[in-house]
Amino acid sequence: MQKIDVVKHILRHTSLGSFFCGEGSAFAPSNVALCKYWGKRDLELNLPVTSSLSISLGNKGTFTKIKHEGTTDNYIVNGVVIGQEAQFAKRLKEFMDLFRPHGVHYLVEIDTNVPIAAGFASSACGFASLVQALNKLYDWRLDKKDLSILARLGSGSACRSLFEGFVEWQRGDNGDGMDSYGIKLECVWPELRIGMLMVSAEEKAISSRRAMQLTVETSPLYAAWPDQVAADLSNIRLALTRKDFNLLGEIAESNAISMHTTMWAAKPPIVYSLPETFAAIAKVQELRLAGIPVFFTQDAGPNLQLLFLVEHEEHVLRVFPELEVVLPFPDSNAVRLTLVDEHDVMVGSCEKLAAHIQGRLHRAFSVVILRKRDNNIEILLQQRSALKYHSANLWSNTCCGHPKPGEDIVAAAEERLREEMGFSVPLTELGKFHYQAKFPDVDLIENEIDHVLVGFSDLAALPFNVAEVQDYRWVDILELQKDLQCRPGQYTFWLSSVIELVQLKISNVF
Ligand code: 2P0
Repeated sequence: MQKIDVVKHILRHTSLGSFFCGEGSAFAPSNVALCKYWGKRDLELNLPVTSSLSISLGNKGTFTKIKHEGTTDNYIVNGVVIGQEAQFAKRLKEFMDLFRPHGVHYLVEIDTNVPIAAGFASSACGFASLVQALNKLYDWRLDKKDLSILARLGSGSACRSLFEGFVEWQRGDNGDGMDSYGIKLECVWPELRIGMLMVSAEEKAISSRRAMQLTVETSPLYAAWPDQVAADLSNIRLALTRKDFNLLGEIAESNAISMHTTMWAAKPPIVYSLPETFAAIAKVQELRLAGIPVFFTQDAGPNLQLLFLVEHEEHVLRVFPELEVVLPFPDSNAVRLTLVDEHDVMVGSCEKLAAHIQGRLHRAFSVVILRKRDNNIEILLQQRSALKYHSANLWSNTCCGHPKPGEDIVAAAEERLREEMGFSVPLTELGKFHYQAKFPDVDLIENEIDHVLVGFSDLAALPFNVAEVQDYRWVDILELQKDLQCRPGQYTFWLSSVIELVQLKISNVF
């Protein structure tokens, strides 16, 4: 059976191209297999020898936009036009041909935050987003099962990227593969973290497609693989039912080791690991010996994905500061910051602690509340609580915070003022500045674009929040500038820059 036969069957109730919607777009998350797909029983339809089980990678994935345009197909990946001769373009065109009405050409724009062909499952989210974009473009209204089957025709693991969370790809038994698709599992585990550890971003020397086939055809160890997968799958299902993290991690790690060992035994041997891969594995093992439950899995490449729980995130990040932490499930307790470039344009989001351990540039705000006393201007200072994660006990501007991704800065600051100081007033933005500082005592790095917002109040007593603030006082702004020079150790690192900006712009606000 050919791919086109499967497509015709699935689209038998639709009329190709007749319900053309102008444009279709969709996002699909990448996924990492905890029990791997390695080996096909049908090369044409990407039907697997065994079932497999994966976890989706939150906001790591691919956004695809597609429309009819031009006299030839054009593919743009992250803003770069891909030449027709590139392997990637040929594979994409071959897939698009399955759905193409006569005489039509496509503009396909692909934006991905997953390294391409480096073993982070870029083809999985690529084909999963593409079939969903096509579903919208042609208004097919297919369900996830049919979309999963279509995505599999592009790349096997793509059939698991139609869903969020844990997904099992049932191998199925039928020759046409109509029973071989991804199924979302019920387990929700917000504490789970996946750390993407980039050892090398180089394109791999041998594609997973080729490596998979070579393993099946030449590895004497491959005969044992289906039984290993059957046992691993049943243990992972058990681990998910019981929320037994150690069992989940142990099985996922051993499944990845078995897959790579089976590849090593192929002729010629297929070795994806680099010396840096083994060095990282040794660090994972050291962490475990130190009592931190962290495990690894490895796809067809030298990079690793680490599995751990949120309670151990800080510890893991200190050993792997370069780790990119992914939340497969939204966690309402995780405070996320807005990552920006040097022009303050949002480029992503990151957990608060991870951003400060890694020193990633993010957006912040500093609130300054002023009042007039005779001809002098006074500023309301707060003394930070002894419990703050950095700059504890120091005197600072009225309050500080970080807007959440997509949140309006002024609204976030007015809300934060109420949370910390017990009152709020309308605020106006004065300007912004970039500052970087290291806090060696707590091993954190501040690297932020700080928006300074000003407001007016003259409250005598403030019902401040003792979890954040231990004291407050009004002080003449000129007196404060002198004291900042004499006793800088009493104040936060950024206060002098905030005051400088206020002084510069003060005539605009009074
Ligand atoms: C997986 N991998 O389960 C396994 C583990 C990589 C290692 O599925 O030929 O790109 O397109 O069906 O899906 C990568 O293989 O292969 C893969 P094709 P695919 O995630």
